[in-house]
Amino acid sequence: MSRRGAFIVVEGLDRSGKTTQTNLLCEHLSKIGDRPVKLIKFPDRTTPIGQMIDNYLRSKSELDDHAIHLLFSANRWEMRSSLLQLLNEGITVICDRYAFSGVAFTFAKSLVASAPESTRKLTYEWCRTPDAGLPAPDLILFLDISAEVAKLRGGYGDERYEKAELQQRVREVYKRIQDDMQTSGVHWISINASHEMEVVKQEICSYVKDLSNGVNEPIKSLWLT
Ligand code: Z5A
Ligand code: MG
Repeated sequence: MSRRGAFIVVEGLDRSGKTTQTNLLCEHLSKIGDRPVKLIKFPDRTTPIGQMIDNYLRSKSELDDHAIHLLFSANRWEMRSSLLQLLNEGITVICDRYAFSGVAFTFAKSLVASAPESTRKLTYEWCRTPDAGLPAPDLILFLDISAEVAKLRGGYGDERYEKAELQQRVREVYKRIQDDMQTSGVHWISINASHEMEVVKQEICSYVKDLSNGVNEPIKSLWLT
């Protein structure tokens, strides 16, 4: 296996089916590809940093919005060397949420009228900076879903970000990230995730065929141009 593994990120709105589809994609790529496939997820709640994030999301602790943003990013940086190792060993890596979730959620908070003044001053650039230099994905699959369809998939849970106004802002910020990524030539595909699971799966599978047997190019760095 001389080709490195592909790095595929699945991003998307709340209840768009990221976890469902990353599992299905993992199974699919294991069948059609010539190499092992590994599924990872952010936040990774198993590490000490991940446990701080988990406590925050479940409202068991309070943190400044800047601090939690940096913890989400640190949670990716602590995984960086093992992620690179997997890719360099030729393993395909599927990732459920990545740095784009970081920017979408933190910048969305700054757009909420009731946010503290220091949070309202957060800029989009500031939100991107901590993740600049992480391994860049070869493909980002963005699962798009309307607020109405998301609602049909069950009410909001108990976690801190599961509130209608914030989720609306998150949608807007993801649109901005998508425009930026597409302008900079990154392979970002938006998928209508409102369809049935199998239909969404088929569409996703149609985009990954070329990556199933690895990639011949070096791993790029995120947001460092
Ligand atoms: N966050 C952040 O702020 N900064 C960061 O840097 C990162 C994350 C990485 C926790 O994330 C929070 O962390 C999240 C963003 C923030 N806050 N919010 N909101 P998480 O990834 O742990 O969140 P989650 O609990 O996994 O929720 P989710 O990702 O939004 O859900 P999902 O994975 O997209 O959906 P799902 O679990 O696959 O499916 C949801 C339900 O819909 C389930 O009952 C499925 O059976 C059903 N489903 C799935 N697909 C379909 C279709 N096609 N039709 C019908 N029903 C379906
Ligand atoms: Mg999920």
